[in-house]
Amino acid sequence: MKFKHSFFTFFGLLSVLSMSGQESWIVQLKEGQATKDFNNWYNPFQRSKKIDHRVLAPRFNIIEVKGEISRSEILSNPAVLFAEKNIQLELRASPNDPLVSQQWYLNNINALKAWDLTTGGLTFNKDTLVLAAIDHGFLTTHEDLKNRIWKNNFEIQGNGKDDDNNGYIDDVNGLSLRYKNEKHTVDNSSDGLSNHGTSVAGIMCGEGNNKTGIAGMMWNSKLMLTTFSANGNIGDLIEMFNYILDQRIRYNQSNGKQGAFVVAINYSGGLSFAKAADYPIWCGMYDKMGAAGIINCGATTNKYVDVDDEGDMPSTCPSEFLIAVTNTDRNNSRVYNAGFGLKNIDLGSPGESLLSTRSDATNSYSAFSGTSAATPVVSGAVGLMYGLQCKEWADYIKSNPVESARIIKKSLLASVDKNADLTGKTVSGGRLNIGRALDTLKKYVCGKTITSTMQELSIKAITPNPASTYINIQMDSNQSGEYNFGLYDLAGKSIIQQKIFINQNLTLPLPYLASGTYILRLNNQERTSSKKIIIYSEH
Ligand SMILES: [Ca+2]
Ligand SMILES: [Ca+2]
Ligand SMILES: [Ca+2]
Repeated sequence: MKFKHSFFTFFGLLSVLSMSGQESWIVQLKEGQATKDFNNWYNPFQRSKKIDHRVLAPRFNIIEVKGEISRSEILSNPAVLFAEKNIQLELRASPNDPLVSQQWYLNNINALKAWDLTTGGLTFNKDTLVLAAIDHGFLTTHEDLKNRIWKNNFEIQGNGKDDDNNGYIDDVNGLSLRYKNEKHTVDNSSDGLSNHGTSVAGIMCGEGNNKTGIAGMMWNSKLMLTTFSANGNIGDLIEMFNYILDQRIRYNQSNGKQGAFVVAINYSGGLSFAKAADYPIWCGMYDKMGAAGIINCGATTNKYVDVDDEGDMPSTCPSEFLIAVTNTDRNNSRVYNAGFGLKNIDLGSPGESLLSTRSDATNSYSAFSGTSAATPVVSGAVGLMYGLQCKEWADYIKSNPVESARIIKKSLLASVDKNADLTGKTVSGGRLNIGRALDTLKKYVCGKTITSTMQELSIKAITPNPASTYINIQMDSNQSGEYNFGLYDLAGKSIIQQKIFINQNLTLPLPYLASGTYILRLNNQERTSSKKIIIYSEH
């Protein structure tokens, strides 16, 4: 039977048609209707736009209809039983790793929801996401890690040369201050930390969906390893930061032809009772890494300490590109022996008895605890956020690395599950919820033009300009507050970094600087401003 439209229907259709764009519909015809007749229904109207169809399930009269046609048009055909919109399915990723059921924390942080949106690996633009771990005791041959370890493709192993000219000979496997870059390994040293790196690595990047062991936060990303020397010190840490940052800068400057797209660094170590004011260089590294697009996640102390009062490094560093993490248990309460601080500790994350990869037997797994376990969960979460699958975001994280890092940190902290135990004791007042964080981020960045989260700070005057031994900064009283003050040369090199409080105006002494043009930057969580100033040296 061929269907004939009435004129009424025809004109009704035209008005709908003029509004609709390309659509795709799943259509089931009534019993006895021949799917091959589909084109005949519409041809009498001599549409200017083509309507395609394909038969999906001939046994059940189910076809797909594609083109400028609305659902009501299709349903107006008496041969049609049902019509429903044909839309792209979500990735409903549930990993097949046998030990996932024992990874209790995945439910608390809503990881399965997050994995519907991304499981790490590549960005929408096919940049390989790389996380970095600064630690030691890495068993790189573990079955759930071995495919996930980053290799420096621009270095030739064993030729005794620094092929990529980064200052390190034969650093194919990343940086190993302990083993002259030949390897990362576990040993029987007396420091008792030989398992530490392997467990951190598994939580971040344990291979997911490989029918083996556990699932890390990032299923398919690469993990750059940097191994401490025995008794590693702050100098070692800064050298490792520099190594990782150099790889990212190479990536940025070569548009991905060299280096590595490192987006997050995990460091689960530090110094208890240490004040940020005593470590301006260490703290300054986080801003330098943030400027290239790297977020650092740092563990706070495994002690009952208000770090705002008593200090802790690096968790009290003022950088907006550092996320300081404390440790929560199965009930989302802060673990008693874990640092806190309303000003400095950003959020809680599960860290008690997390099943992860281990070093002490072949391909083994066991529980790992402490802020050292909580922090790599957050590092992995940050990696997933960089991997959110939409074109706008994948473009933005490369064109606006600084603002991308800000958007991620803000989305992450705004999405926590707040609870009484963390309120007043952390900046966000809650525990990581990566499923919600990715949702929040998606609403902000996908399918639209991405706007900066920062407002312009209006500086009224900087005097004198040219300046020599001091400068005075004046601003509106309603913008008074604490700011990060930075002075940079025109190549972007940081000269001064300090926290200042400006109440309408502030005079700052300047160190001796070569004559020339410099960039003065002021920012806090909400506002930012950059101005050129001229330094005239009288020396
Ligand atoms: Ca090298
Ligand atoms: Ca070499
Ligand atoms: Ca696995």
